[in-house]
Amino acid sequence: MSRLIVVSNRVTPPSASGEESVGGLAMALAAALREYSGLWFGWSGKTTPEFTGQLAMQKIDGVTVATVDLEDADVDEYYNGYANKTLWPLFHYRSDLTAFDRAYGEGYERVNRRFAETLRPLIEPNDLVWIHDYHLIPLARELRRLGVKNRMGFFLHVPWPAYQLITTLPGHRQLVQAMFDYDLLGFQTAEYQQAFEEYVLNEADGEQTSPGIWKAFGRTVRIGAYPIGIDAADFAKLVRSQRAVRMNDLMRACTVFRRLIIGVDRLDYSKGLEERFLAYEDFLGNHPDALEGVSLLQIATPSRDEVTAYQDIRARLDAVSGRINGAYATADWVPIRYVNRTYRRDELAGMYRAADVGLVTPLRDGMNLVAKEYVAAQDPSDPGVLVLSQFAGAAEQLGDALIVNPFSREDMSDAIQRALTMPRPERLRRWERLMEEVRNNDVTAWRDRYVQALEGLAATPRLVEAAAH
Ligand code: ADQ
Repeated sequence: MSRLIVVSNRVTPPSASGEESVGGLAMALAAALREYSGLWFGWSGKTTPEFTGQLAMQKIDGVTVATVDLEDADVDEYYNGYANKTLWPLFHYRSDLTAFDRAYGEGYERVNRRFAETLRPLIEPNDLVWIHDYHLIPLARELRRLGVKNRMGFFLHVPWPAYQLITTLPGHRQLVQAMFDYDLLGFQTAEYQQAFEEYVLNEADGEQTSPGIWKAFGRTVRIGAYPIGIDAADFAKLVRSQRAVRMNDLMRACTVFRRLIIGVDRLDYSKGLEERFLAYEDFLGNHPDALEGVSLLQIATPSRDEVTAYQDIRARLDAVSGRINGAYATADWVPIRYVNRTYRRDELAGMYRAADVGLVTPLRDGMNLVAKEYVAAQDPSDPGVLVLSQFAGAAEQLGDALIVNPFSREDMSDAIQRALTMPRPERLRRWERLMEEVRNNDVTAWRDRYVQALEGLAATPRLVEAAAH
């Protein structure tokens, strides 16, 4: 078995004490790395006055972790700049928020080059290299420039936008060309895969030479959809933990005689939080009988708060939630409890379980793991109802949820009403099918499908060619 090297912008290995706060993705990658006696490489999250390329190596729970510090200018131009002010909004269909700034593009290229130079000495001839997400698209190109011939795969966690949109990005061709330095490209859904292929056909004069194999820019790459999942077995354990049970009891105690709707998101404009609040406001306006009988708990962890667009959305959410509470609250009821903090995973599991409705309505989302966590946390004998945006990647797999258009307040208000009044047999029927999907396509299945596909690529024409030189 080859050794696996995982590369991501930030490295979040499980802490030695096994704290519950680590996400499912980090746990799965750590497990993959243990199995393949691998290495995880990325930014430490720290800055240094001048880039040194000095590696910090640690062994955590059987996984070797290698991190490097970046300069302040790198963080500004690469991370806050090109990654979070250019690619993130563009890939989430927010060209109105997309910053086109050459300095950002240069910072992005520079950091990818620095990552490649720092990682290069750690790569051995048989290693598989698995690179994650939009921060690191050109990394394979930089590694190839340094002579790396290993099998390299890329997985995009966020959507790949329609080709009319990606062509608004100066340098889009160069970005896509860099993707052809990989051997395997993985997308979350068939839709994003098709959007990418459409670009290759229309803009790069590429062609599909056999199913899943594409040729463009004089190179060949395998392309596939690998929908990510959660660690469903671990989540089932978490739900039964003492902390989860206590949180469930606490939530039920503070919503006695009331139904609970829950939303859990990173505070990000792509998550559709403002639209969700406005739809809930419409729902309250249209259903006077529901007043004092329902409560929306919205957990939104602040993120990327150095970026202005994130400060703006935060201020708007404060204002909208305040207005709704001001208009409707009574002495013993607030319609929205809006909480800006992070919770442990076991506590979240307890909250999900206590909620009659899970409201997951992003305007655009690569997958959305909260939808899957909500399903996994439900009581099998009395499950809640998932309301899910048609624009979350998860909707391709979770068609038994109530699928809504997050841009339509009326649609969402109707779905909330339908979810709150859904008879138990229908809830059971829908949940059983959702749960089967979440269980069968969990994070381990995702990891194994991807790594096996990459490992099986030894004989692609491009590698045969490389080996011949
Ligand atoms: P995210 O945009 O971060 O991920 P998501 O898939 O929903 O979105 O994952 C968020 C994770 O953070 C979940 O595991 C959730 O439980 C956790 N979380 C959110 N709020 C929290 C809080 N207040 N306290 C504690 N934990 C919290 C990106 C893409 C997604 C894609 C994932 C994985 O944008 O589309 O699903 O990567 O590929």
